Amino acid sequence: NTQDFHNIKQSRMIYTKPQILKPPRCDVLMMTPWFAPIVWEGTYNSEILNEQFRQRNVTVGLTVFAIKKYVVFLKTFLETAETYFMVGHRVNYYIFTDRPEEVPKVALKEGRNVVVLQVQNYPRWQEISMRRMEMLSYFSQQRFINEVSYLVCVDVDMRFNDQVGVEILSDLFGTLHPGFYTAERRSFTYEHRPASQAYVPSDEGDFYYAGGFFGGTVTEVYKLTKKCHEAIMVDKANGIEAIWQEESHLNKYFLYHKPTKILSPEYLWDDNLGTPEILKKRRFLAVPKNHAAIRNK
Ligand code: U5P
Repeated sequence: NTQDFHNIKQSRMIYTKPQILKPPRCDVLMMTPWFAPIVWEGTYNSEILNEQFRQRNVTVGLTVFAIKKYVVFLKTFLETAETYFMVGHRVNYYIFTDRPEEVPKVALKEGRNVVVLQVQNYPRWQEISMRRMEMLSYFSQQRFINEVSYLVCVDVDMRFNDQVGVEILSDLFGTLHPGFYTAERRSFTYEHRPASQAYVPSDEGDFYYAGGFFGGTVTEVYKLTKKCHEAIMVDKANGIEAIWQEESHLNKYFLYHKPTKILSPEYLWDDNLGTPEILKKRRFLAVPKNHAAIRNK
């Protein structure tokens, strides 16, 4: 249950107290104008958070799609997740694939399980990417709601490189896209054609969110994925595909359903972008891939 914070009594713990006149970070925005925290290294105390989530005995579902050739990314993804993802908490890995026999066997720590969900594939990579919304909404309602409190939905061509823990969890969270976190609104690659359901007017938008890392409670992820899938189907019927497929629809959704927490680009980084001073940790990194060799295969 995600609503039972009031039943928690913290145990005695020794740490330096928060200082009203000394904010932990002065170099980055720590809070949105709608009072959603933006998660940066240095702004939270994992010990306090871990105790809260441990007491609630929370189980986290990590969903990932490995369709066609993308199964090659699963080994590194799972091995690094075992080292860095939700350490000390209960985790279910939900692996959506059309090649269940190619899912590698990875040694799992206690309280952690792999669930392989066989799904169909599609010829175009754009369609594979977009159909994730449909499958996530279907399985959220059918299965995840009975098994986990929170869902974390990510790309598979990635590796964990540092701690990703319960500090990310909230009713509805999104991640700042590493390519656009300092960009002006006019540079955000929202869908700008009014004919698409993902349309965002040029004078609107808070952030540009990444399609490769979002989540929340199962109920919130169900609402998000269902809405995005429906919008994608309307576009399809109208013969239009949003510029960045489901990422465009996700950005439209977050504009009008504000996330309750936002993850900094620490949670979705690409080393091709270098390592700026503000980036204290690179927690989840893109694995280089040869697009021509791996997409549409
Ligand atoms: N994906 C596949 N197989 C494909 C294309 C995409 O599984 O043939 C899934 C992967 O989970 C990938 C995500 O991380 O869609 C987004 O695609 P990309 O932008 O990483 O290529």
